[in-house]
Amino acid sequence: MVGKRAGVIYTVDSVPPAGNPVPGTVLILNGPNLNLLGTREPEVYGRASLADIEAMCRSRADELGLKLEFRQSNHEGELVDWIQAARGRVDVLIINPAAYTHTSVALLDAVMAAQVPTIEVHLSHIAKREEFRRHSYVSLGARGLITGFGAAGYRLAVEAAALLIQQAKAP
Ligand code: CA2
Repeated sequence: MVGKRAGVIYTVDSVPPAGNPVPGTVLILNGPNLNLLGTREPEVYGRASLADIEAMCRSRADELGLKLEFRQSNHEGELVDWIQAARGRVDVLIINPAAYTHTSVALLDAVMAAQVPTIEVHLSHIAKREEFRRHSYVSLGARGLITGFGAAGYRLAVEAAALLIQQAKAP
């Protein structure tokens, strides 16, 4: 609670959500070449490997009472299949579509069809990079975007997922 005036209570969303954790399932999908994290381009993408990021997300999800699935694929169709299968099964989708961010209407269509609140994550600040990285098709279907915070952005996305689940399931 941040304020009370004339019987109205003003609240602010807190991350992590205050109170008892609300159970939910979060799916994190990673697009092409993210399996190479930690091996090259540390100045752009940091030193953490994808396994390090997965461990960090699992630890945060455990604290927040969330079930977490974490996957990576270099294949657009496999990502589409996973997004389709998330419908009605997963509470929040977190996706770093990697290079498909900037090219894939198929991923956008899958996200829109799945009707699962989707958080798009990027390690780098895509709006400050080359022109071709500044546009994201997936953003059109995303509930929100976290970009430029490196590996920590994934942890922020798990916290944002907890907030969305709490908002969706709170009485
Ligand atoms: O900043 C991000 O998270 C990106 O989604 C990463 C993609 C890039 O195409 C997007 O524009 C922004 C690249 C992922 C590939 O990562 C590599 C890691 C190490 C070595 C080579 C590529």
